[in-house]
Amino acid sequence: MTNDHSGGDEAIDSAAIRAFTEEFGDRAAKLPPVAIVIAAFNEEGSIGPVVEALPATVCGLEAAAIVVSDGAVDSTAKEARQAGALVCEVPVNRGQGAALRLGYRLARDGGAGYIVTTDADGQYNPAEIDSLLAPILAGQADFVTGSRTMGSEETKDPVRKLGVRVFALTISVLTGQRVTDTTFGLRAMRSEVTGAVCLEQPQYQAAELLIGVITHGFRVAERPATIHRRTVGKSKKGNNAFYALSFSKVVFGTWWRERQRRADGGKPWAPGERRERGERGLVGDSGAAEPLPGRAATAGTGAAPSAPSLARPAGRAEPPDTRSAKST
Ligand SMILES: Nc1nc2c(ncn2[C@@H]2O[C@H](COP(=O)(O)OP(=O)(O)O)[C@@H](O)[C@H]2O)c(=O)[nH]1
Ligand SMILES: [Mg+2]
Repeated sequence: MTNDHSGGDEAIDSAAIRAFTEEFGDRAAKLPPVAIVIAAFNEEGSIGPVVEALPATVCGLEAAAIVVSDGAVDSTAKEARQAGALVCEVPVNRGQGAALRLGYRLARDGGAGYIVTTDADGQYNPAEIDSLLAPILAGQADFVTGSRTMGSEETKDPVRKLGVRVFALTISVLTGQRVTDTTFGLRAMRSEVTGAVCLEQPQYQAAELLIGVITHGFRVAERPATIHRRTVGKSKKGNNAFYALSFSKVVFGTWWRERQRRADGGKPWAPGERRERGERGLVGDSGAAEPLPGRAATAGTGAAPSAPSLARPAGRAEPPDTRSAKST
């Protein structure tokens, strides 16, 4: 499902952004305050109704949908356009993580102050978006994820249910931040959060984003939310065993990477620097036990002009990284 395009990622992203900008002009350049970003892979029959069901405003702020479709062999992109979304098409399939990373970048470039993510398969309830963005607008959080553990889920699959709990416990222990759901696709965040954390996972990005957000000191909150069963098509993530194995690799890989980064002073890393530093053996002993920086502070800088102003960081340990191509 996911191919390795790591070498050409930036070239692929740049070409897709150019085409997107040419197609949508001012609509892409001057986004409303909220961008609802959806990664879609062959979701014909589902993406149209999902986009149509999205709210025009979230917490009173105007919203626009950005759909990133990569390597589709069906009419996903056409259907999303007809439903009113801004659609970014990528000719090769890279995975949900790469698609979301590109969507985040389009949202930031267009000046959206807040990003909401949801899935193209109708598993999430758009009426719950308001409750996720509200704590951010109230200045209480920088990143809010829905939680099926606090809310509800339709699946009866015991393996998936157990997986959600095991991964929540694992990430809670590794990071010191209690979370109850680490893979919920309905989330809200301040846009700059997505430019600050390092996002390099092409497919299973949920854990990388969450761990990155926590270890950068952004304030994380959860709200009860619902996940329905998929009614059209099937999961693109493989069977439970493959999903669990791939997700575990991302959890421990990201935790280790962030531990190294923080042991090295907590500065954002430039592209390609990670391997270099790892090979030089700069890993210290301090990483895991280090208290999270800025937990009590409001993180981030530069909310989009269209967004209401929020509290600024007080003593945040590190500024958002806007220079890393990998973090876009
Ligand atoms: N653009 C893009 N989207 C993807 C890809 N893989 C999954 N998605 C989308 O990511 C969302 C979640 O994927 P899904 O297969 O439903 O995963 P699950 O809900 O965890 O089983 C859906 O909107 C998919 O269309 C991909 O390779 N490219
Ligand atoms: Mg799904």
